Amino acid sequence: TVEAQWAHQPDHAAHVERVRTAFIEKYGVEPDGVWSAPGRLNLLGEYIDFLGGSCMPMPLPYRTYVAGKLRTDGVLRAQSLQMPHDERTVVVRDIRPGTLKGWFTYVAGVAWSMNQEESEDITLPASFGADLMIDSTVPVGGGLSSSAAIECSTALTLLDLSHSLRENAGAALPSTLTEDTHDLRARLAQVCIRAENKVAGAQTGGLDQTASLRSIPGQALVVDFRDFSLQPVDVNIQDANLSWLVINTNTPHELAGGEFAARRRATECATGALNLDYLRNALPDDLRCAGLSEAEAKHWRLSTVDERANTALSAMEKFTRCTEVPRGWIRHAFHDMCLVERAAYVISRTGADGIQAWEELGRLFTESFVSMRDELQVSREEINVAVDTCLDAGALGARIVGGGFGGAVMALIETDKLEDAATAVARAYAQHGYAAPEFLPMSPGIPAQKDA
Ligand code: GAF
Repeated sequence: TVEAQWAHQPDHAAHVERVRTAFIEKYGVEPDGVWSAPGRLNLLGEYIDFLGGSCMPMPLPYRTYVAGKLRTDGVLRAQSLQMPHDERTVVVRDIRPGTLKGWFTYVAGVAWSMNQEESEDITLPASFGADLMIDSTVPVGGGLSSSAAIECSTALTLLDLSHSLRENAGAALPSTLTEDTHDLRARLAQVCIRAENKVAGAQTGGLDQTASLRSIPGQALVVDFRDFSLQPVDVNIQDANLSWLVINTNTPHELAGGEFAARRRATECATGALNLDYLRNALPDDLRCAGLSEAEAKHWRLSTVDERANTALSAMEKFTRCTEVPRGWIRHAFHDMCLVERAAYVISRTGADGIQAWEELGRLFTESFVSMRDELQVSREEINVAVDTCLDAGALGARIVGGGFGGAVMALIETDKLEDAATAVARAYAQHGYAAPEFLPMSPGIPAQKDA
């Protein structure tokens, strides 16, 4: 009989040591340090970060580790333990969008992007170079933000190493860089977003980089992408005997392909047709439905989505720049915007309302999944089977995480039912003849940091 395959619980200290040792084996010297950054589990709010919607990411215990050493000849070398035969070397000043391929675009792209900054504090000195060894525990193409984990760990590494270059040269560090502030991390997130958009060629929004650099240990954030402001949310599921079931369906997605960009383009076109800064501004300011029952809130949400989507679609029909007018994509955007803000409110009620609030949260997750499957159309059979099996196994809710077309599924489930649900998914996959899924143990993650 088929059993669920659980990944190892990640051991942070062991991974720091592993990447350090690999660096020494490769380069023959101690690195100057080790840095790391997490992937993220986005609890809710997909394909709306680039529209000024709010999303709810939480840092994962799965991270990308970078051991690095300064060079002063302008050369950047990197190797990844996941791609041992693909060592890369580039002259930092020669990095340009469109000239590199594969995983290294996430590394070199960050160096390039730092040098696009206007203020000098983040740009790299002319002689700056580095040797890097990279190791990642974030499933690649799994919707858990493996790309941002590389970008953000690289950004911290390059920034810190460039500080030592400035200090070695006797230059005082600008005051903006002497402290690891929220402001600095917000700027680094923008650097990483530009790297991904321009050099890696994926038209993603800012969700992943914000989560990786700016999360609060062990907590979720509500990020308002109109101004990138953050609200921490304590999602205390263990006190309610609940757990996250996170499944890597082993059906990797590829966001540099056209499907993601097409959805972004079309929904941004709605923003233009409505003459707004952000599509989020087409909805009322307050989407929480505070004080309304679950049924009342849902009724309000669905009628608001209908009404605003109709307005947006008629504006788009008249707006010559909108070549596609995909009804479901617009509806999904409004729908998920409403769901996130209701979810944040429902979580704030869990102390008072107990299990009923958690149950509503679960149903909000599933409602979002249905919208991703039927309106946004980013699901696939393997994902549907995983979600349906989790729900049949008693999950309060289940959904795709991240950009879709494959990747990860998460469910909120009673801790007592976790193992059985995982087994049920593993068996359903075997019955369908799908590749075996992997189950990822969850524990609280922490944001990007210097480890050693
Ligand atoms: C990917 C992107 F990188 C994010 O910006 C976000 O749009 C997400 O897909 C979908 O919510 O992770």
